[in-house]
Amino acid sequence: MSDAGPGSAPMRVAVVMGSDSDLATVQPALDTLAAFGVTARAQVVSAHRSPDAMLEFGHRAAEQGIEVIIAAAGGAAHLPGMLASVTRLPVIGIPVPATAMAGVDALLSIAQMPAGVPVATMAVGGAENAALLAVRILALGDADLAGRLDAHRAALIERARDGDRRVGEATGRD
Ligand code: RP5
Repeated sequence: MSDAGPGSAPMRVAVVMGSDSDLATVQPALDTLAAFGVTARAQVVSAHRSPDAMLEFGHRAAEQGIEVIIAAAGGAAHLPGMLASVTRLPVIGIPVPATAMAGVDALLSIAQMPAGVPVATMAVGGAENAALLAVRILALGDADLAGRLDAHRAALIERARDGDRRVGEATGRD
């Protein structure tokens, strides 16, 4: 888990989750942010178990220098929407498959925000894309990060080409 400690660069992304049971789902977001060299901090704030702490975190996030919030929750997942209601920062929601509904409950809870309070909703368990979207937002004002995103996209193109070559060989094409 990454954290901006004393003397280190300020934390740019906050990765919050409703329960420590969400960590396995969230971990790819932390790994991806670390791979891009983006400072991040993970913490648990629950909209229904610790609502005061959740609201305090949301109210203070911008003044602490946080630029993007990633919020993961399962079940009746109101954490991302509640945070978005008390901050101007972009909030990216990750629906966690935590119940018998396999994340569809969280997906709908996070995606179906009424007009006025947006939450960018990822696929169920879409932690890697949550981090990549956060990096894209940060890259708008960070040429170094933009260069790393371009390299990442180039690697994806190369991976697809490799896959096409393998399919060509396996099927006797060409
Ligand atoms: C949500 O309830 C959390 O985000 C988690 O996905 C789900 C279950 O939490 P635990 O009962 O495992 O703590 O608030």
